[in-house]
Amino acid sequence: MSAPNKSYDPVEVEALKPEEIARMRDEALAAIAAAGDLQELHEVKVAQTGGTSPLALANREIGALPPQAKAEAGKRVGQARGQVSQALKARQEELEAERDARVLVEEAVDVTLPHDRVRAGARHPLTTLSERIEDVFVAMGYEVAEGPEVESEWLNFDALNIAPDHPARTMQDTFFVENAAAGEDQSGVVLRTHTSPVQIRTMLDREPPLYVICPGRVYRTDELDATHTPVFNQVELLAIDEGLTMADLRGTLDHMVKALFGDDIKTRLRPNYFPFTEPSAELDMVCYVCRGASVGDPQRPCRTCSSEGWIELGGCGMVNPRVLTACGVDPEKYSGFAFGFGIERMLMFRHNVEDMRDMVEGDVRFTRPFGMEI
Ligand code: FA5
Repeated sequence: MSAPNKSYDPVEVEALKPEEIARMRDEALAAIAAAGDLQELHEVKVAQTGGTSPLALANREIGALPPQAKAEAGKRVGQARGQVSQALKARQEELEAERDARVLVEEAVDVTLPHDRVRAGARHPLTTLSERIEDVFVAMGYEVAEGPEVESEWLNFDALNIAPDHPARTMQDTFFVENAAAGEDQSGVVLRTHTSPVQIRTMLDREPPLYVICPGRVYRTDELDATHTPVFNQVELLAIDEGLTMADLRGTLDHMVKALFGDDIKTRLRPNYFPFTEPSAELDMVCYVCRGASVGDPQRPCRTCSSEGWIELGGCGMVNPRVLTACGVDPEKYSGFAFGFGIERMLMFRHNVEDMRDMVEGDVRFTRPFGMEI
């Protein structure tokens, strides 16, 4: 800073001369106008308005002036700095607008371009069908229950009133993981052959009333062919409450079939035998493709029901009182019904899948046409 300028002569302070201030201002304005982008403008701002910029240094010189000269010099420098900061602001806005316009053009997406992305995968139709069935029952107030696939022989057979000499227990049907220890009262371990042990687990764990639906994978020593697979999926339902009858079972299954196949589909129960239900039945539904019209009419054969008019859905019945007793449920107070069926078989006739092997091979060309039902 110069020495105090006692005898007033503003011209003596070189940096405060009007033409010098005008030169600094014009230089700053020219640099601002020349800034080509926001980064350059930032650099110009630091150079022209920062603490060591020419105008800031000139401003400091004002302190060296005698009092009567300070106002005039201060006004001159202040005006110049004001013009510079206005020009900076205007150029900033201009450059921002230019950048926004450029980004809009550069980042525009042409939605009409053909895409070459990898196709999204698809959910397996067994999963979507199983979830659809669950939804029907959840809407009726049922809960979804699950159980382990490696199961004790007692839960898979004994508790379900399947005696040790029942054919289902032989090596032909069951994958044994661990045999029962000879002479000891200890259950063996199997891969569950049906979802029915989840019924037992539910009854052992909780007090009635119970309304559960149990979907899950099951295992049998069947050969893989067009209508069998050693690993398949079942859905089982169980209701235990006071006063439940066969009429409740009938109404529930009728509702399920109508919800899945249409309101005009009739059902029927055919007598059958299962050790864990008494009485037991097989649930059939009218063929939803030919509505029975193919029966006895060779001109109109139906592939879905093999021209029989009815499709077999699965086994059902009133829970055997022996099963209730084994699970600690009082058969004098409570009754219940159960129903179980295979999802693969349902998928076959619902979608005309001719070979069950297509369902297990994992080829997305099979899965894709079913779409992405969520
Ligand atoms: C049972 O498994 C009983 N637990 C069902 C039940 C539950 C009856 C509650 C009464 C009360 P079943 O062995 O019939 O029943 O098998 C049920 C369904 O599994 C069959 O209708 C069939 O659709 C399917 N299934 C059986 N074996 C195979 C297999 N190897 N591959 C594909 N699906 C199969």
